[in-house]
Amino acid sequence: MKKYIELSTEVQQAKEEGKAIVALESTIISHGMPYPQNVKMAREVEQIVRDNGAVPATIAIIDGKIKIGLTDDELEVFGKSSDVAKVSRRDLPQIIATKQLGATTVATTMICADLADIKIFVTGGIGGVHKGAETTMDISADLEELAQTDVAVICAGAKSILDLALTLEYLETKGVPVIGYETECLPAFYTRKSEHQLNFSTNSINDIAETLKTKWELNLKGGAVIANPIPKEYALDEDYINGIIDQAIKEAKENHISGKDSTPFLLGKIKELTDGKSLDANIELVKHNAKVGTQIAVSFNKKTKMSS
Ligand code: PSU
Ligand code: MN
Repeated sequence: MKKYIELSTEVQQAKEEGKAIVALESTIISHGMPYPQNVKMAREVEQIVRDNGAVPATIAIIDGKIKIGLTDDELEVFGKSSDVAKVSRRDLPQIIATKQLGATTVATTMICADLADIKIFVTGGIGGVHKGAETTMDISADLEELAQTDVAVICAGAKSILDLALTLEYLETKGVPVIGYETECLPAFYTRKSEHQLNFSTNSINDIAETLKTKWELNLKGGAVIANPIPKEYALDEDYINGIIDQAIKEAKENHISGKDSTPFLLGKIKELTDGKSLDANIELVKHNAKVGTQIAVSFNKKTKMSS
């Protein structure tokens, strides 16, 4: 298995020194945002991780290898290239075997982070149960991955392109903890609030790290979602963004968009309909997640070192 994995020098060194490492996904770069904002965002997020005391590991598939940590040049190529495959669990062996350029989704970033023994992963939003899933069966592989792979995902909740109630039901069935950080309800990505109450909320980074450690020491397989709301000053008006999301979903239907194209289409459409306001919000919430996620990673790393 090792032959498929390649750590960057920075990540390799962090491992040797026992430093905290934070995994970052690449689909958000290739399919979630346009160039050049995507590369700028990725670099800034990596720097936020460093500034808060951990080492960033952006994960992608390049030339038959799972890269754990990208160089600046790799990041640039990746953000610019128009033929990057969106790689979910289903696609991973094929993209590696045929040496294609691949971007890892939340699900695949979890798989790859786990292979490299990185437990904390920061992104923008997770995939979930799509609206209308009762007929389309469109349920993101991210949820199934959270059910089985021991990596915690720090995100700003999930977009209301998804059915948030069904997404929470699914996570409950699969035994995935959803922890609200400084929020009592599931944040809805562009907005700080939704009508969906969480059963575990905390203002304590330490409690989150301790909960993760306890979960995995008990051999309770699977990940966890840490939901961190977008900072107030960047949140969009709820009625405004929900109107736009409904419009985007309508256009997706009219254009018969389905499967893995669905989420990227909706993200692009929402950006277009908001004149880029959704992109600004998206970038700011990822940066905030990077800060909080790194604090969790540093705390978790200390705890696991103490007990080993
Ligand atoms: N949500 C976002 N931005 C994203 C994604 C989700 O706000 O870029 C990406 C993530 O990589 C996530 C994937 O894992 O979309 C989910 O795709 P699907 O719904 O096809 O599983
Ligand atoms: Mn899907």
